[in-house]
Amino acid sequence: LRVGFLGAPFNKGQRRVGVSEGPQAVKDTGIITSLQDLGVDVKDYGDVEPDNNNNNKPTDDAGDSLHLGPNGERHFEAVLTYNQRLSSKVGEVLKDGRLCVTVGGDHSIAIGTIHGHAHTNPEHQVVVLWVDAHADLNSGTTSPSGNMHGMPAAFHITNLSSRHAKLQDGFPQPSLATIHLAYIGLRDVDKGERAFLDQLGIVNYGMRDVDRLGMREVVARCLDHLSPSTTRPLHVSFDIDALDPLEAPSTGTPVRGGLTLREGLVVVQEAWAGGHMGALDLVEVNPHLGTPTDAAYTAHAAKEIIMGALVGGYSQ
Ligand code: DIR
Ligand code: MN
Ligand code: MN
Ligand code: MN
Repeated sequence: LRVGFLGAPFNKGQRRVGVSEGPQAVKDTGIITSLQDLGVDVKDYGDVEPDNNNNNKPTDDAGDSLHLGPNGERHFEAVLTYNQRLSSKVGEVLKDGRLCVTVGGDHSIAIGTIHGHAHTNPEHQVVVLWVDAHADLNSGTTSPSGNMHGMPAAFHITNLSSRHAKLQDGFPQPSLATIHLAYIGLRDVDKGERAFLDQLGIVNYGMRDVDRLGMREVVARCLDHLSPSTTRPLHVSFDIDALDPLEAPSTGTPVRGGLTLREGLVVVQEAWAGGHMGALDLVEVNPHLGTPTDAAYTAHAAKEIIMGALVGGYSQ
């Protein structure tokens, strides 16, 4: 197994300071060494740094520094500019023949990671498994917050992309039909997002479905629907807030009643067992939230999820 590690210390998709330190917190768990000890060929590509003029300072509520997008999206240009660069970097890792692991940063970075994955091999249809408490399917007009970490999925869906007006240089090009996306873990979905999910018929398993069916069945159904294969590489976009806050307290928008770490591991281990994962995102670890113990505990959960996705866990 050949893996490339990318850090995406970007925070302008939301308002809380500290999520840009997620990549370092996850690296501090020793994950790269742990993978190498298991015989994985890991190359660390370092961080894709935000630009100087879009510096990664705390987001500022004073109007003009927000550079609102056409529908009130906060830091619209900074988010898209960063993601355009991130997309190229993901493409570089994949062209090196490595599974690309991107550690965020907030979830707006999935604009770039999925774009990079989908457009590196355009003759192959990438399929996406989105594991999250949230659907991240807002557009500027449906978003209650203007925060772009609540929007990345919508940018990739061909039927929804017209709702994102004035994309710069045509970036990002959407790459997914509604059948190429499936959700697990939803429990905090906005009204407009629910309308999109229902109208477009996007497969989504919320916590009640997990309760009723059990996680093995939920993942099996999602993978069956997406049917990842050699010609349909799988992209897993894992928001750490899919896990219950008891398992992953240091994250910006925790929602109670979430997945246990074991359930999260079932998702990634089954995805791993399928053998067609091309890229993985692990986002929204914010080591500034909670106590230092909380931060380390959350980073450790992130490590477990990444290990589960890459090698099926530590001990087999
Ligand atoms: C909410 C929260 N749906 C929004 N989204 C979050 O602002 O769009 N996504 N937290 O991760
Ligand atoms: Mn700090
Ligand atoms: Mn998310
Ligand atoms: Mn979330």
